[in-house]
Amino acid sequence: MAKSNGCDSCNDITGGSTIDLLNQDLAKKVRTAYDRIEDRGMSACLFGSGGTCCRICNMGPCQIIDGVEAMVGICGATADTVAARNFARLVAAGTAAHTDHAREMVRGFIATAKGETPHEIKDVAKLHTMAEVFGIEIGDRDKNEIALELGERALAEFGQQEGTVTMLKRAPEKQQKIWKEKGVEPRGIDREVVEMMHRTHMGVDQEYKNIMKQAARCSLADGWGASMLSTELTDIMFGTPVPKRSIIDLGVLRADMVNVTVHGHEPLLAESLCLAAEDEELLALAKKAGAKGINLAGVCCTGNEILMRRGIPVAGSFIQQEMVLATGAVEAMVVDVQCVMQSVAQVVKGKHTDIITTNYRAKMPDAIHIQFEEDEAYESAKKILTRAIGNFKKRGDFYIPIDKKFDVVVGFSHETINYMLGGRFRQSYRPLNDNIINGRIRGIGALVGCEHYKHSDDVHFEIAKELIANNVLVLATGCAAQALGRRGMLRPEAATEYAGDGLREVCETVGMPPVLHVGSCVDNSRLLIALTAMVKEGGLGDDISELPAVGSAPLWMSEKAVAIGQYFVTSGAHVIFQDLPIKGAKKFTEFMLNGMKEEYGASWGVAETKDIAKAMIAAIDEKREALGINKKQERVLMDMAMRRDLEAGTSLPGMGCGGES
Ligand code: MSK
Repeated sequence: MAKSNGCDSCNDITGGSTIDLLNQDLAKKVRTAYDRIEDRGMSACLFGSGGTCCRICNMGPCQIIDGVEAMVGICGATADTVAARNFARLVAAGTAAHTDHAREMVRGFIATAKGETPHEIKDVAKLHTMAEVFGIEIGDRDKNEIALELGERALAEFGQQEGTVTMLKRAPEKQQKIWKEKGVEPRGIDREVVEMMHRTHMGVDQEYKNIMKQAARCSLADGWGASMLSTELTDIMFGTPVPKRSIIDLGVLRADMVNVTVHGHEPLLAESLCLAAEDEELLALAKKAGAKGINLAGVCCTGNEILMRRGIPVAGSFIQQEMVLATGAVEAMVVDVQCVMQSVAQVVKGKHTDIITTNYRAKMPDAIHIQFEEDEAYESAKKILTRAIGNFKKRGDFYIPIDKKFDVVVGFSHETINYMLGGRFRQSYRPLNDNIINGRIRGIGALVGCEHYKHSDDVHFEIAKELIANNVLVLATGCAAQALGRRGMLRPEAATEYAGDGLREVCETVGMPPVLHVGSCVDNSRLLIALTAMVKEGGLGDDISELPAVGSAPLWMSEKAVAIGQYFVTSGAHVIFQDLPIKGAKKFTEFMLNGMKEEYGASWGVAETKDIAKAMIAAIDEKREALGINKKQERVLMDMAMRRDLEAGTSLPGMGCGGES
């Protein structure tokens, strides 16, 4: 492992467990992304990072310089057109990723309703809620019959050509009206991705505002279509998350057990692995091989899925995927789709570890492939685990930073937030809204998205620390949530340690962390529902754009993060990134950072990572002022009646003070 070892500057780019591991001899032989960044030794192309490199046809590539007549594209495309096309293609690719993920989950849901998988319909209440949204009769019908009809209706939304996707109607009415007026209601899910790709083909849409209109529609097909379908149907099938304690970071790997990590995004296989990991036959096999059992651990968002629903520990986030393998203690890393680096197969060269690809859409040189079939889910899972057990005896030198595992409380679905703050018998967002109005909670800050090798592991922590110190309740998803977990922010105690007086009081009363882990990156749709519930509860305006709520994906890496940002902006929530590939195009940049606000009530923002928290707080304060709730209210400590209100039914399941909701 090249230059990274033991060097102090690594503290800037990696977390404690990674530093610890990198200092071990066995990790020094491994080349990681940190080495590749250093070895590449070149800075990013200004045209690419400014959004003005056009590779759409074969006359170029054309590098455009805004305002220089000789430096438009060979076809005449301007910087604004090129940057808008490139940006819109990021939205389309991100939406496509969520869409294909969602389609697989819906197919798995249908197979489950037909009794063809080892799973079952777990959350019947949510099944009924979704049936109502889709206008499906409930009556005294069997849950599987309702689920089958729901699954088939959901599947049809992908190929739908006319009308609008069903779940748009869950949004605040004012928001729906804006979308209708602007003509950006998605007609079907796949259609919007296809049209986006067509319109950004050479010689089609040449007007940046019109390109972004389709990008808005495409992103809504993601947020209120694909992603929301995936989250809701996955919840129905595997259970809606409720608060659970678990642990996170490299130290969750076990020296005495067969370690199998699951990496990617689609939890169908991972759920089957969870079942198979308790199979008596496999446990006996593991014991025969000298292991105490099978230790399943997550990586990235497949990790988030089983962490949220089952409390399965997470070994590492996106930025740690190579490190998980560099321990030498993993018998198999099972991958599905998205965010899996090709380097993982190289990291395990010469080790006993198998990288097992499981999806025909995502194969990798030097990995082995075991195709996962949902109608043979359990058998596929057993096959994978059997292979991993076979590897256990071949394990050579390994190093697990055993003291690097951190307590977390996870599982904050929007239903949990509703129940937790509103009480068991009258679930509502009223207490949350009231606490925002009275100023105990200043607003909501969403920290979502990826991690980035060029930035410090501390970025999410520093932003969250500043937000909660200023009484902003943080909702986190994806790898950002895991990074915050590694810094102790997902514990109730973090409220006492870091939060401002008002937020601390609320968190301590309820017993919740000041940073709530809401799910995987596809689960950002939960935030849309939570924001909508706040609007519907009343007192904070008529649509999402009036709420004192703001989002950021400070270390975005994937195209999915851009699609997510775009659907939040189109839904009225201001979103701040640390950079956007638009700055090479002046008018387009102005439109993105300001003009979009006139259309949807929100826009994109850009700030350096050190300034993101301040920018988020300023955006929240602007909304508070517009709502007239910015005046400093006399601080009223919670009296007993207020505490009783919050405490009624707020015992958090899995936290030693209550039962399942
Ligand atoms: S895995 S998309 S690095 S959040 Fe969802 Fe993490 Fe970003 Fe992939």
